[in-house]
This record gives sequence, C-alpha cells and structure tokens, in this order.
Amino acid sequence: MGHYKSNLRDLEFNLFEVFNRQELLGKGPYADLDEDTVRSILEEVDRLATGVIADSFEEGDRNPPRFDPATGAVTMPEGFKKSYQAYMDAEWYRLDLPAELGGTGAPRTLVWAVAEEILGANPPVYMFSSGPGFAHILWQIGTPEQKRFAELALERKWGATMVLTEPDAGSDVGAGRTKAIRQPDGTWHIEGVKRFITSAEHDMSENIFHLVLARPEGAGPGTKGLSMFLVPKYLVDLETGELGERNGVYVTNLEKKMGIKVSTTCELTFGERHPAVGYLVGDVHEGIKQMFLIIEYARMMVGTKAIATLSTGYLNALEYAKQRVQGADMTQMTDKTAPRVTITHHPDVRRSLMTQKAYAEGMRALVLFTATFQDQVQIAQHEGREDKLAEKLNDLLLPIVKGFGSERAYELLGAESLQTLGGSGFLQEYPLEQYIRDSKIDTLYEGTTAIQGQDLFFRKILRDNGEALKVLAGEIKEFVASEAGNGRLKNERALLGQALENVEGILNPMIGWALASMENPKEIYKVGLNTTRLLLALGDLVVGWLLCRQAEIALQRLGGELSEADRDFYTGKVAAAQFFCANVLPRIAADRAATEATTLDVMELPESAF
Ligand code: ST9
Ligand code: FAD
Repeated sequence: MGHYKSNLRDLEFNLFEVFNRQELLGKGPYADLDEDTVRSILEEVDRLATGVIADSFEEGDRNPPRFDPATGAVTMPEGFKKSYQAYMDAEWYRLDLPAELGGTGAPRTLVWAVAEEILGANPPVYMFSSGPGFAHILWQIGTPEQKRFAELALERKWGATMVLTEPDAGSDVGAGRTKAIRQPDGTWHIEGVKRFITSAEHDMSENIFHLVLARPEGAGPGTKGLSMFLVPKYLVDLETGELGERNGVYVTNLEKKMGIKVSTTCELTFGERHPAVGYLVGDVHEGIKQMFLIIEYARMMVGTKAIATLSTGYLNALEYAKQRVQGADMTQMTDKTAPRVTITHHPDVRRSLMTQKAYAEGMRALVLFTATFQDQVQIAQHEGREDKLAEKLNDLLLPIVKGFGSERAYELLGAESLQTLGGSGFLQEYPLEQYIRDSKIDTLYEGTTAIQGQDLFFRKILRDNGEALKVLAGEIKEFVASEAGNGRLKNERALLGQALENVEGILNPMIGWALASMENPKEIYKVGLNTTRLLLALGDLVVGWLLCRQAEIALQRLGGELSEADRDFYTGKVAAAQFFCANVLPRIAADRAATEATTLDVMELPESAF
C-alpha cells in the first residue's frame, strides 16, 4: 500500500449530496457530462493518484533533483519522472480547458475534486503540470502570436512558471527591480534576478515558458508599474512550431529546502549570458492584474494541497490508531492486569482523531463550496452574462481556503496526526513527517498568512462594503434560525449562532479602527494586530456551518435503509459536526474578547525590548 489515503466517498458526498452538482450536468457549459461519467472520472483519477502518482512521493524527497551550475540544467529523479509522465499522459488537465483548446470544460467543483487527489498523492506532480493551465490563461489574454504560442505549448506539453519574487521583493511584489527594455523590433530584453521560482528548470519537457513581472524602463513604482512578459527558455518559430535559439534566461541556483524537495525552487537570471527576449503579454501594461489571474488559481491550489495533505495525514493516523495496542481502558486504569486495548479506546486519542476528521472533512467542504461559485461564474459566462455576486463570494472565500486552510492543516498535521503515532510518527517509515515538511510551505508561498488576512479584511470585506460577507453571513443566519436537523442539531445551531455573533464582534471594532485611522493613523495598527485572528475565526465559522449542513443531510439519510458502510459514514458526519460545534466554535468567544481588548502597547514597545 502506498502512503496516500484518499477519501473518494467524501468527495462524492460533497459533489452529489451536499452541493448537488448533478443538477448542473447535461446542460449549459457541462452538456457533455453526466453523473456517471463524473463518478467514473473520480474513480479513474483515484486509481492513478493512489498508484503511480503516489509511488514516487518518498523517492522525490530522499533523492531530490540535481543541479549542474555550469549549464544550469536540472536532472529529475527517475521515479518522479514516471509519476509526472503518467499524469501528463492521462491528460486530466484537459478537464479545466475549454473545448476550443481540446478540453472538457468540466465544472470547477470536479476540477478541484480531481486536484485534491493528485495534490494529496504527490503535490509537485500537480505543480509541474501547470503548463496547460498557464497556456490557457496566456491564450485568453495574449496577442494573436501569443495565442499561437499557447496552442503550441499545450500541444507539446511545455512546462511553465509564474515569476514575481526577487531577493528584495517577496510579499512586497511592487518593490521588484527586474527591468524590461524595449527593442526596435517590438520585443523586450529582460534584465534582473528572480528567486524562489517553482519549476523553472527540469528535464521533463522540451521547453519551459516563464510569465514574468518586470518594470519597463520609465514605468512608475509599485505593482502598477509592472508589466507581464512571456519569456520562453527556447525561442519558438510560430509557423512551424520548431524550437529555435536558447533564450538568455538561466537557472543560476537550485534551493535546498525543508520539504517538497522534488519541486524545483530556482534562482532565475535574465540577460546575464546573452539577452533574454520577452514579449509583452496582450500588448498591454497590466502586469499585476494579469498575474492575479494565475495567483487566484494558485492560491486555491495551495489551500487544496494543504487540506488534501491533512486528509491523508488523518487517515494514516486513524489506520495506525486502530492497530496500535497500548494501555488499558481508562475505566480500568488502576487495574494493572486489565487487558490492553487499541489506542482508539483512549479519550484523548478520540478527541484528537475527531478534531482531525472534522477539520479535514470540513475544509474539503470549504474548497468545494468555494468552487461552487466558480461553477456559477462559468455558467454565467456561458450564457453571456456576468455573475458578480458569485465572483465576489469566490474572492471572499479564497484567502480563507488558502490562509486558514494552510494554517489549520499544518497545525493539525503536527499537533494531532503525527502525535497519534507517538514516536513512530517521528520516523521516516511513516509519511507523517514528510507531510509536515511538505505542507509548511503552504502558509508561506502565494502570499503568507499575514497577506491573506489583510487581503480578506481590506480588499474582500472593507473595499466590498461587506456585501459578499453579508450574503454569506445571511446564509449562516438562515441555517441557525431553521429547523435543520429536526431538533437533533438544535445545540449545534445555537453554538453556530453564537460563533457568528462572535465573529461579528471581532470584525466590527476592526471596521471602527479602520475608519478612525483616517483621523488618527495609528489606529490602523489595531486592525493589523487582528487580521490573522479574523481570518482564522471566520474560517472556523464557515467550516462549522458546512459541517452542520452535512450533518443535516446525514440525519435525513440515517432515517432510511442503509448499508453498514453508509450508516457509519453518515453517523461520522453527525458526530463531526457536533464535536466541532461543541469544541472548536466556543474558542471564538475568547478571540473576540482579545480583539475587543486590543491596545497599541505592542506597537509602542521599543524594538530593543523584544
Ligand atoms: C508563488 C508560487 O508563490 C508558488 C507555487 C507555484 C506553483 C505553480 C503552479 C500553480 C498551479 C496552478 C496554476 C494553473 C493556472 C491555470 C488557470 C486556468 C484558468 N485579487 O492591494 P494593491 C491586484 S508566486 C485580485 O494596491 P500592492 C489588483 O490588480 C508569488 N487582484 O497591492 C490590484 O489593483 P486594483 C506569489 C488583486 O500594495 C493590484 O493588484 N506572491 C488582489 O501594490 C494592486 O493591489 C504573492 O502572492 C486580489 N486578492 O501590492 C505576493 N490583490 O486594486 C503576496 C491585489 O486596482 N503579496 N490585486 O484592483 C501580495 O499579495 C500583496 O498584497 C500585493 C501588494 C503584492 C498584492
Ligand atoms: P517576506 O515578504 O520577507 O516576509 C517575511 C515575514 O514578514 C512573513 O512572515 C510575512 O508574513 C511578514 N510580512 C511581510 N510583509 C508584511 C506586511 N506588509 N504585513 C504583515 N506581515 C508582513 N515566487 C514566485 O514568484 N514564483 C514562484 O514560483 C515561487 N515559488 C516559491 C516556492 C518556494 C518553495 C518558496 C519558499 C517561495 C516561492 N515563491 C515564489 C516566493 C513566495 O511567494 C514568497 O516567499 C512569499 O511571497 C513571501 O515572501 P518572502 O519570502 O520574501 O517573505
């Protein structure tokens, strides 16, 4: 058995019992798909993910890629190449491509369900395979020549990168100094050094194209002065599709890392050996706006990666706990001759397992709930209209998927999943230690948690006048006031109602301080001291609500005829919701109290006192 333990049953429960995606199939943009086909896709991907994709998970960690500084070439481990090749050969990336590009145009809920399986099995496989997705975006926003380039990139399965970060420009992308110099023939020469660039070199595709943010000479400061350039590793004859000269962009260092070691993280130098030719994407200077089309997708990917890892972490911990015999049942703890029991009998292990289960399943629901708004956006586009509210709800939820998802997943993988295995969890014989190392990155890249918290408050709530949040809160309020569960979720609905009030109790003073900062600028510090807290509290609230919605459906199912496996599944759903509401949601009250008591003390402290 490989390391990866998927949860196909729960994915299908979300898609078909909670979010009723079958109602969208067979019509509109999804005319060619039906429920049976979707279920068979998920089963097929599950086989691939738990098999050949997961096979090289350990090898990629123990024998990471090798870098040759003389040529800038990178050699990938053989096992990983096989996993990657199997994924690219299966062409599941076509699910998210439109028919014009030979794709299926599947609902995003299915796309992210499939992504979870690959990201749980071997995340770098998914990251290296982003070429087709990047080509799709280039095709949407590029000039006619760039559209042709994108078609070739798809046909030839070229790799791709997103290139923002520099040594002095991480969170602060607008501090980037990489230059773009216009040439008489209309192309640009890019000069500068970027760092931490994922997938910028490998030996798994004949070409790699970089989408690079650089500042045209004379352009203004900050992110708005940046433009996006297409910079291929090899120049391309667009008529024949043949590769031409080697372009002047080289990997000059490969980072040694704590985790996801097989994912190449590269220093990328432009124009040092010979000119690095770039093409202005779409012939417009809208770099940051264009890059955010990719960033939004990548943030969703990172959150899904983190949550997928927590899920397999939990299922590995559960399997271990069901077998490990240690100690006597607590009711017989003083009897030294009492029979020894499996650790699932111990209350503290049960507390830990249920915490893991509730978060893993609740956050899977969060990813797929977010994706339902992406489905709505696609349907609207297909009908030639815009669904602004769905766009805004997706925007609101993205920092929660990415920021909250990655923080909670990392915290639980270490504090609970590995802990369930005791000392064995610390060994490389089990996948937990690698899961922890591989998932730490999720709170860092694609915008750290601090950046996600600020994005949530300033852009997604304040700038939106709270409109999307009001809709979400309205749905939660409606659930609280409903008869959901027919009396059996009464306590949970009450706890949910209190949690909602407490989240509002965190948010309201923050809005007050933000407004007050127009008079007294230092008040904004009080907002900054609470943005991460708000992100985590809102995440817990939404997860609690989604678990309760699942429990409502489970209770209905439990009233009918069921197989033993289904009875267990639905019983677990109700238990997870009850446990989460009783044990996690009340903590938000303490967060509210801390927010209300915010002072400027920590900001006024001299740096030397830290
Ligand atoms: C990285 C990569 O870390 C890690 C892994 C890579 C793996 C690759 C594989 C990916 C696979 C999936 C991809 C496939 C794609 C397929 C697609 C298929 C369809 N939302 O607030 P302002 C824009 S990469 C939207 O003033 P500052 C907006 O245009 C490195 N747009 O910002 C705005 O203008 P306006 C990741 C947003 O103070 C403009 O920016 N690095 C949003 O100038 C300026 O906004 C980071 O993530 C948003 N949420 O700059 C950097 N926010 O307001 C983190 C901003 O007029 N730092 N815009 O609309 C930040 O995000 C900063 O907050 C900052 C601040 C840079 C935006
Ligand atoms: P800094 O920005 O220096 O942050 C340091 C600390 O300060 C963090 O805790 C941060 O939250 C905090 N901080 C910074 N500014 C603020 C603020 N204004 N308010 C509050 N707190 C703040 N980049 C790419 O362009 N392409 C890639 O493919 C890519 N892949 C990556 C792969 C890996 C393995 C890694 C490690 C990084 C990758 N990155 C990539 C870069 C990544 O996006 C950045 O590391 C990230 O955005 C943070 O920037 P930084 O590391 O410079 O940290």
